[in-house]
Amino acid sequence: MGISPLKFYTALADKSVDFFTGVPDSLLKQFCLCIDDNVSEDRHVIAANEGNAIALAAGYHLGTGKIPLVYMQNSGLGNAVNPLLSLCDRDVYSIPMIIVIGWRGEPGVKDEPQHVKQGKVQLDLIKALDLPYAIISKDEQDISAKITDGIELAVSENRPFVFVIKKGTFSKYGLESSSDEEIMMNREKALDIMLSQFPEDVIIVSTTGKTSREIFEIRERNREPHYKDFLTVGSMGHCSSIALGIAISNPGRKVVCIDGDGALIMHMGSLSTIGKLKPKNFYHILMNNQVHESVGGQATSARFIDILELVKANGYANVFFTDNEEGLISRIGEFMKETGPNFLEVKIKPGSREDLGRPTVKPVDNKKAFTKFVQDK
Ligand SMILES: Cc1ncc(C[n+]2csc(CCOP(=O)(O)OP(=O)(O)O)c2C)c(N)n1
Repeated sequence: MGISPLKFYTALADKSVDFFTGVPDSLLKQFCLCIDDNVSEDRHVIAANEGNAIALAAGYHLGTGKIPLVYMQNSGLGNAVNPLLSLCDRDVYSIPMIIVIGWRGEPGVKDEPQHVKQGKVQLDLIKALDLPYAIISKDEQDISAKITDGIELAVSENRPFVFVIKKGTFSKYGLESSSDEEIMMNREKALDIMLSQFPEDVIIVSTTGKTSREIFEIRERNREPHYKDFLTVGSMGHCSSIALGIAISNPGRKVVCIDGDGALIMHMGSLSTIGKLKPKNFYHILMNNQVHESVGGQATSARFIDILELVKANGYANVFFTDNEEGLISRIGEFMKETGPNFLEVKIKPGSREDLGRPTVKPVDNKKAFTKFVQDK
């Protein structure tokens, strides 16, 4: 059955927790939907990355004296470590908050390769950060009492308290967000078009989540090999930096980075590094659906950003835009021909196939074949 997200939320609200921020996670999807439904927009902020969320929550506490809540997938803990240790820690400013962490890769629970190590070291990491914690599963008998205990400890000791949430903890909330926009192609179709149009020896680095899963499936469907594609299965937000490293070390090869809006925003600073280095062989494509589609469709802040102005301001040479198939087909050639760094924003609608699979090639095997393709002259 699982814990009702509303019950979890109500237990927090009863203790005056009224500010929520974080980066979404599929294990926490139902909880996020519940917050969306019960909290005003300025009290539920989807942050660019988990470190920002901790700092934003800290600011809320400084501004109100209240206990804020931060949620994240455990892969985001790395982004949060600095503000946890150098801002919230009891040896520094001693800032209380509740942190809800989705436990991907829990030992004994089957999960994708990129989650296994993180899941294994999860509790040790929390202990090393000197954070008190409680583990919550769907079998939790008295969630209100657990939440009360956590909040009371955070308040009495002025420090963050963590709830580690096991897979399957939350029952369905019921409300599904849907897009009312009548636009655009879907991502898989757009990827299909692009992959068929790229020159033969193009190197591809794609972003975390369903974009890479779709690229993998398109290759399978077309009976094409996978060695041209580096599927950045973890390390959300870093695929453009990985692509940059490959581009500057292989100036004779064209490198395409296929990014997501959530990921690009998460580590937006990489745009400035790309703009500064100006690699002529760098081709950055943004699949912009304005949501974190891979983990449940929660909005990113992409809708508030003029992405093309942003990348121009960071020093990219040329920018392109399309929101339809004909436009994509006609622009992709020109985009790949112009000297880079070039940027193409592809506006797509949220959503993906229900039966979308996952890469069946292991990350280390992907790396081996990919590096051979990149390094063999
Ligand atoms: C540091 C980190 N935080 C959170 C996640 C969980 N996560 C995986 S994919 C994803 C959404 C990515 O959104 P976007 O880049 O917009 O691509 P889309 O899913 O819409 O294709 C999130 C939040 C993660 N893998 N790593």
